[in-house]
Amino acid sequence: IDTDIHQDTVLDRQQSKLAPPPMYQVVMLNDDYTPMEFVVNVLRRVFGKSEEEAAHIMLKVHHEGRGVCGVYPRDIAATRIEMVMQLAQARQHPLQCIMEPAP
Ligand code: TYC
Repeated sequence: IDTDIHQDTVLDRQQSKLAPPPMYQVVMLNDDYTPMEFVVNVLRRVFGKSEEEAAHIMLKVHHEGRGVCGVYPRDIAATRIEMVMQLAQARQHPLQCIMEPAP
């Protein structure tokens, strides 16, 4: 019985809400064409950033090539990337976002 209780605890830690989900960072990539103001608006609308935070992230991407927009469980990260892609494609901007496992 002790072994069963122990095994339940192991399974709970591995599989239930006791265990935090794997996290993924959404990374925005620079390009030469997407307007800076559009990127700032996307960061505000999709990632809930303030004007100041959004401008800071946009400039980091512009100067360094990439920047983290946020860190989320996999499905939430994927949905936000789809939202970015939809907004960008609607205006014919080549803006790209990727997700990668959070370090
Ligand atoms: N480099 C773009 C410009 O000069 C601005 C830009 C910033 C584009 C961030 C994409 O993820 C990006 N208009």
